Amino acid sequence: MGKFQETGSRRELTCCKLGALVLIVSQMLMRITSGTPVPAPILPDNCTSEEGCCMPQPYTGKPARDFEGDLALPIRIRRPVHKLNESEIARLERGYKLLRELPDLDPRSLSNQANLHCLYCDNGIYYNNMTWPLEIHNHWLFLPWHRMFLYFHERILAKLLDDDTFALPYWNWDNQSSSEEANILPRIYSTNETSYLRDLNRNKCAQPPNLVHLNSIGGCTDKTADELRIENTQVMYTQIVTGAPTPRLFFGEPYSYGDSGGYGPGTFEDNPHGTVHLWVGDPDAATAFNDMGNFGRSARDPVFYTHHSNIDRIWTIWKTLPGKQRTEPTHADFLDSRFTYYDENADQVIVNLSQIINTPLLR
Ligand SMILES: *[C@@H]1O[C@H](CO)[C@@H](O)[C@H](O)[C@H]1NC(C)=O
Ligand SMILES: *[C@@H]1O[C@H](CO)[C@@H](O)[C@H](O)[C@H]1NC(C)=O
Ligand SMILES: *[C@@H]1O[C@H](CO)[C@@H](O)[C@H](O)[C@H]1NC(C)=O
Ligand SMILES: *[C@@H]1O[C@H](CO)[C@@H](O)[C@H](O)[C@H]1NC(C)=O
Ligand SMILES: *[C@@H]1O[C@H](CO)[C@@H](O)[C@H](O)[C@H]1NC(C)=O
Ligand SMILES: *[C@@H]1O[C@H](CO)[C@@H](O)[C@H](O)[C@H]1NC(C)=O
Ligand SMILES: [Cu+2]
Repeated sequence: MGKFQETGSRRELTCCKLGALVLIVSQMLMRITSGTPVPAPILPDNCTSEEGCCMPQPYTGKPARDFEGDLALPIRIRRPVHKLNESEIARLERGYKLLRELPDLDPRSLSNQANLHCLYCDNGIYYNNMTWPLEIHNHWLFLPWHRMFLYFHERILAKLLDDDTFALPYWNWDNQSSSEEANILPRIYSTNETSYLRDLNRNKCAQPPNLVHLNSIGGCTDKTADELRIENTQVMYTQIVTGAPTPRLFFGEPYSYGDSGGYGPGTFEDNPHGTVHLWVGDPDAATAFNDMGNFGRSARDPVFYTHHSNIDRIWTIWKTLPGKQRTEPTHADFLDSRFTYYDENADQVIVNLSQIINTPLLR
């Protein structure tokens, strides 16, 4: 349960004919119940997490409000993490220090943000009388749900820093150039022992200067740096360019209210998204692949947010690639899905998916 690893085993399944057939037949049987967009959960009332991921009792006590966006906010520009200058690094450190100092009862704390991610994916929300829990991985809601999760993470840090220009950096693991260190675990997140960006549950083979392995199944590899650069480039090309010319291939299979988990992730969610999670997680942890390789805990590691910042960036780049179909899905079950988050004031806010793909609104 709760492992990014699962997408890897599904990939193995679909590579043989029998597996593909089983998958197609089971999809035909399971999709009968679909047809309604996902409604916004009421937190914590609708929370049924058995792992302790439920949010603290309503913190401000205010009812959830609808998200409107704030066009007065400055446009935030996310920069590559390996190119941040001294003052940007200091600001990032201070932000995570303040975040880690928030009390456990505050829904904005780093552990409660991880809990929010956990309950959206680890059987945490069974709506009344539903057979299956809400799930935001392994289908087309994956990219938009995580973009908005990052939006509030960034806004919470901005509020703590009292600096609305604050932008998350992105971990540029897709760049295999040997002239700079883009494709290693970001040094500022890993090498400074007193840093607030560190996490102790990481793969010992994922430390700098080892290169990221975008085809990782977790743990270590015998491949040389040159082999990894070539393989990583191939992964990017097949997953983002040749393998994902349509919304369905890139975003993943449809998912509607009440569906049983995901019917299949997009190429991008599977790999490199899932493989980078697995590569960073510690294979020797008591629960293997903690923290980054475990759905319930991954967002406790600050590197989660710089990883997903790159996911967000590549989604935008994908839309600019040649081909007429590189757009978001247009089905109402996609556009009208609604999610509940906590904003920078710890108030609950409900966001329509159609707002999440409106990047000017998000500034
Ligand atoms: C660091 O980068 C910021 C832009 O993000 C810039 O405003 C600032 O002047 C830079 N500081 C230094 C010391 O280079
Ligand atoms: C969510 O919780 C609210 C408040 O307790 C309840 O009225 C509602 O029926 C629940 N909704 C679903 C879909 O489970
Ligand atoms: C759940 O099912 C029971 C029994 O069928 C029904 O009485 C109840 O109204 C249902 N609750 C909701 C929120 O749909
Ligand atoms: C990678 O970084 C190099 C060096 O800065 C740059 O020239 C190149 O355009 C980048 N490539 C990609 C794919 O971003
Ligand atoms: C390590 O992190 C601490 C805490 O944020 C910071 O004060 C210090 O400057 C960092 N040291 C280096 C060498 O970056
Ligand atoms: C969000 O969705 C709700 C329910 O479908 C709708 O009433 C509302 O107008 C939508 N808001 C925006 C800003 O699209
Ligand atoms: Cu996730």
